[in-house]
Amino acid sequence: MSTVDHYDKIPNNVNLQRDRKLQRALEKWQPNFLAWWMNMGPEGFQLDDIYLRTAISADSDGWAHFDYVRMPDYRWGIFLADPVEGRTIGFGDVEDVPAWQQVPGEHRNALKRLIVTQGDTEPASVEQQRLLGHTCPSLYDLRNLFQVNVEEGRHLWAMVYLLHNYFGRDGREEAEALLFRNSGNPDKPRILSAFNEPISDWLHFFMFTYFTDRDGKFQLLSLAESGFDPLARTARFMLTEEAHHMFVGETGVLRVVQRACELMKESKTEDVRALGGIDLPLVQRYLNFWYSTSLDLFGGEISSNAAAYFGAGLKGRAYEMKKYEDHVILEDTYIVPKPGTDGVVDDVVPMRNALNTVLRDSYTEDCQRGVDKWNRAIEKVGIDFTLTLPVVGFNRRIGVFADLPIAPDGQILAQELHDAKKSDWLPSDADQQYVATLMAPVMEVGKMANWIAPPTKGIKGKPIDFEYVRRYAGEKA
Ligand code: BYC
Ligand code: FE
Ligand code: FE
Repeated sequence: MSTVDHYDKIPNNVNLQRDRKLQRALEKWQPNFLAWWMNMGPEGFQLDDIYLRTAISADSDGWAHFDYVRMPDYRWGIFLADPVEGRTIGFGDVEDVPAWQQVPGEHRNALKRLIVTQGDTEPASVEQQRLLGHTCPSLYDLRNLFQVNVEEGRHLWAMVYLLHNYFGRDGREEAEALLFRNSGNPDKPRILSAFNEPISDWLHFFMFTYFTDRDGKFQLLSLAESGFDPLARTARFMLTEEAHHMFVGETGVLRVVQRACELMKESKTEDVRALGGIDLPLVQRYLNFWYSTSLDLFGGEISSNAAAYFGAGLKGRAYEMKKYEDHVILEDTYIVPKPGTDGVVDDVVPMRNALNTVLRDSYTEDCQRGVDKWNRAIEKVGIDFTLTLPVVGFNRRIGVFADLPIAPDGQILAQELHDAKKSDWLPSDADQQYVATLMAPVMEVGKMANWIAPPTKGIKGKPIDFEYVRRYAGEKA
């Protein structure tokens, strides 16, 4: 069992009190982080008491503590999953070599790049979501938004710890840069495209936490296999927090869908908008956008970077040790779809070069599970509508399908026809303007906006009408 350090400025289970130099470096970064949080984090609500869970250890049971806390007082800390005694690297050209406790010189740049890319997404998502509090559908949802936000802040801390502790001066500079780049900023954007897209309403938020946080899950699963043990251990603990983010997305979309169905039943028409709900075709367009945008996060289908990361033991497949027998994969091939002259064709690629596609395919399978649940809810009330994941070639910017005129059902169209159909497939300005009209804040205890069904249960055994956010009653500071 790991021991939690009571050195109080930065909660941690990495013996920070024994390393004065690292402590000082992190304490120097901390005020910059807080300044970033106040400027670029959730706008408003910083004086409110939010019912949040805080990580207090990395034990599989009892790692979290729930209580009211003001966000700026949240105890962001550094928690790594417990070390596995005698752990060896499980894959690539370094199979069975003892896992590295320090960064091997030859992999320094590649590892730094992976950690910086991962680290960049965490604050980016907080920036994308910073205005949503003002339009929350309930205090329950408001609390969930802030839970996600503070934990993404903690994930940033996790990567900053690795940069500070293992990458010297360059690492400290990269840690500063993680607070310098900003989502959507044309001069200093976030690294990956999905993290520069606006999340301007709650349906975007639920789709993002369902589809984009799930990319996080799969990237973290593959980093959890890394031969660089501190990265593997931090990724393992981050995954425990990630589950809630995807839960927020899955149940959020489900509740929107349920409410749409209720309104259709009530009015005996399909005109959900007349009753202030969000219609299912609009939900499908938001889904199309966030699924396709998140697929880009897996990189190119065929990637020598991915092959090199695997060979070097830096990044494995999801569930590398549990799911696969051959961890060297020099003989295997993988089928990668690519555009041909008459439609999509299969390409047979050496497995190591196809690892981005392998990971992406496990992601798609995982995405489908939630879509099936949403469809069961629709079917249960006897409504004839099915939500579907578009084909992998739809609306892509990265990889073999980038910028091709492919319809959600896989047809390759003439460019003009494709462009004319865009508003059938992706959220249009009119869609987003309509959703914006619904985004009026509901902040009375137990009340729910009209466009979304209530959740089936509250947080940590509390009722749905629990006061998840206690609004600050005093003068605004
Ligand atoms: N946008 O070999 P390729 C999360 C670049 S989400 C822009 O195909 P590779 C979270 C690439 O850099 C998880 N550029 O790709 C979720 C390369 O550039 P160079 C985040 C892109 O390297 C919600 C070139 O294209 N974690 O945690 O195999 C809320 C060819 O690249 C993109 C990670 O991503 C793109 N989408 O794979 C909060 C894990 N894709 O070398 C948090 C760490 C590719 O030609 N990152 N490029 O200059 C990685 O493992 C890899 O960097 C990627 C890319 C999988 C992202
Ligand atoms: Fe995260
Ligand atoms: Fe997340």
